[in-house]
Amino acid sequence: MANFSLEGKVALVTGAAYGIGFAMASALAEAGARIAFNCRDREHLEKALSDYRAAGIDAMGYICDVTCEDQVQSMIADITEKLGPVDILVNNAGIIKRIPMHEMEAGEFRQVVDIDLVAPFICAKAVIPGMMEKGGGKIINVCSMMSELGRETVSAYAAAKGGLKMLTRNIASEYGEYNIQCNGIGPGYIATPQTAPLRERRSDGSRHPFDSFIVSKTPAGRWGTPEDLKGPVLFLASSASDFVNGHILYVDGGILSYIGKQPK
Ligand code: NAP
Ligand code: GCO
Repeated sequence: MANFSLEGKVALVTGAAYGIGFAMASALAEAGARIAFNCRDREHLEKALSDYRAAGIDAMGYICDVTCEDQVQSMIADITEKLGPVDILVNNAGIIKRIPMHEMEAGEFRQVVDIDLVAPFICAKAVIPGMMEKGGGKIINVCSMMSELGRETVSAYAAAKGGLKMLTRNIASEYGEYNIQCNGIGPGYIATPQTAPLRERRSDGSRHPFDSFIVSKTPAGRWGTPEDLKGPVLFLASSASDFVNGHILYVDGGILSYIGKQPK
């Protein structure tokens, strides 16, 4: 029987103060992993530590901007000293900027790519030597439907998440021989602070058009929740997926498979 236990494992989930990252870190903790997480904002960190404690999780939290290699290296060194080498890295930290491309500043484009693509490279590069020495590890990159599809106003995000899909495949290719599996998780539309603007009620109380659009385009007929990511991340973090490498597991309620219902 496949083993989903993470007893004795050390997991780092980036950007896991709330949202999808918090849910995934909770799933890994429930399976026995020791959890480390980071974010940039001190208030987010303190609130998250309280939330993890309330969930019975003794998480270690760090203020660390994943785009800064020195901060990441220092965080990884501290985790290694206090908990041991990182066995599981979940590159979850990410932002989006919804701006029509012809109006987007190059600096805004670069900031999204920095956080959503360069930072997963920085974090993976920081943990791979320890994984190689230890005889293996798991790297899970949080991709997106926008790793496959585009839409208006998300050019930087789609470019970054498309690149993250290929970075995932390249890490899988380059480090598979060291028993390191690198896979992606591609959430569909998930109800978190990142997508809150797409779900805001209109002044008359009606649903945001994008909210209704996504529900109509999703066979499951609903937005996803962070909890929908818990099982998939546990699968990819555990030895149950030791022969899965370079795969992007879409957790999207079927939206990527669906052309949409014919309008009545
Ligand atoms: P979220 O609610 O906006 O949370 C983002 C997290 O990342 C926060 O904890 C934030 O904390 C942290 N973060 C942002 N920039 C950072 C940086 N430079 N360094 C360190 N931490 C940073 O986002 P989410 O919806 O949970 O999404 C999490 C991941 O899933 C992202 O990669 C996102 O692209 C991806 N995703 C989301 C959806 C969705 O529908 N929600 C779908 C597909 C993929 P601080 O601000 O305190 O740093
Ligand atoms: C958007 C959304 C999406 C989701 C997610 C879909 O503005 O289209 O934010 O990009 O966040 O990435 O998988």
